[in-house]
Amino acid sequence: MNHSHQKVPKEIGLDHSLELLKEGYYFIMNRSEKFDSRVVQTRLLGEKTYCLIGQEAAELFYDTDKFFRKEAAPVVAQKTLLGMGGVQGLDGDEHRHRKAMFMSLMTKESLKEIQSIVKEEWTRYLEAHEKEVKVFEAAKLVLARTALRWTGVPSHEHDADDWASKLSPLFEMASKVGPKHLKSRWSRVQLESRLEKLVKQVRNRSLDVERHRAFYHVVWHRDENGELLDPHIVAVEILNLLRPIVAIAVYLDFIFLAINDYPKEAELAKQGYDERHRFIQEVRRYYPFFPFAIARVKKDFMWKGYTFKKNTMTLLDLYGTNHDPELWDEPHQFMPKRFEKWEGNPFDFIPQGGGEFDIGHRCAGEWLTVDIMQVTLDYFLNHVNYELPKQKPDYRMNDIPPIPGMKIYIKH
Ligand code: HEM
Ligand code: MYR
Repeated sequence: MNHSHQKVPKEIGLDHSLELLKEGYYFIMNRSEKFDSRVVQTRLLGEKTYCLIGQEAAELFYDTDKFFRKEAAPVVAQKTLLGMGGVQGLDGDEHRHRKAMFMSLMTKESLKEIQSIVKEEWTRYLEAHEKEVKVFEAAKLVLARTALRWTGVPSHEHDADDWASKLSPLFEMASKVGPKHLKSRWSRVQLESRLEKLVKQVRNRSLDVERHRAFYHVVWHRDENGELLDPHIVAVEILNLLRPIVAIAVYLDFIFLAINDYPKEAELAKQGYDERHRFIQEVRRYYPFFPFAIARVKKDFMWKGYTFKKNTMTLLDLYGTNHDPELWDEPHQFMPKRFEKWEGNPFDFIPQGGGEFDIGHRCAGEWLTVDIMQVTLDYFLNHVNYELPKQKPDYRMNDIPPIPGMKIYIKH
């Protein structure tokens, strides 16, 4: 290998944001193949950007000596998906402290509880609805109800629709342009202001909320200096729980697509927890969802002979790493069985980010996501009488995130 100073292979041109919209989840893979390199330089949203792909690149990306997160994500993502001032944009001690708050919510008991809530909500939903169920629409509502109950955010039974309709644009429309993008921003403005009011009411004791739940916990959380969080930050962090729980609807839709397209694998998944777990892992590996994680170079450094320049925006390709032929046999085949042998490396299978939960920025909700997928799959495969009508579901690799739009018929 050549370890002399080299420039990162660079795609010429003023800006490639339009190609990102066109190529979607293939954007980084395409460039990596073209330049035969695990790191390439391009320009996105008017900024010089490095794109990384693969296990070694993921190890590099999660090295906190080399990359930071403060204001790393583009403003368009902060105003929609992420919010401003939340855990995703923190570094060092401040990040560790805030992340510990999130991880403390993910106890065995609380994960057990959310599984029983989601099962109850599915049952309630199916009892109240007619034969045809659109999985994504149903799941968003079921998950919004689940998220509100589990976090203890005060809401009424009949508000769930409204919460769902404002939470989903945060992830469904963040990457869109035009009116949809504005809808995503406006939803965030409305939700943050609604939550801020609730935070203030809890703090001045005019509103009582359940003490063992996430909302209470975050409202009274003290930062590393012993200070309460600003009410706006509380709102952002509560949305960092509510939004992604509703976003699991995308994975549930993909579960039914996989059942439809791979009936033999689905039959196997009926057998037990482990079979279902492998099915779910493969759903998270195979289908595209969160395209890439975003950070910035902390200080100039060298990697494999390439010079990385301070402050440069850097994307780690999550989809591409999950389909890297160096890591996965026949990466474009749906094969749950492959997870029999997977050794649990934190950098090769990274649908929800890589590295460590506590020190790094790996998704705080990964266990919760897998648990909700597990109970839902078990519930539908083993406890609900339904059929998949003939349908030609499809999704596009440049729709971020893609939504296959599965339908099922319930036999009551
Ligand atoms: C971070 C994906 C569900 C809470 C992340 C990251 C990804 C991700 C890619 C960023 C990793 C990085 O920056 O390096 C997903 C996907 C989900 C999901 C695909 C499926 C729906 C959840 C759930 C929760 C959650 C259910 C909470 C209940 C978080 C939080 C962070 C995060 C708090 C920030 C962690 C940090 O910056 O330290 N997620 N996530 N996510 N996720 Fe998730
Ligand atoms: C979450 O809500 O945190 C979990 C899943 C969200 C996936 C959303 C994918 C859309 C990313 C849009 C980024 C916009 C960057 C310009």
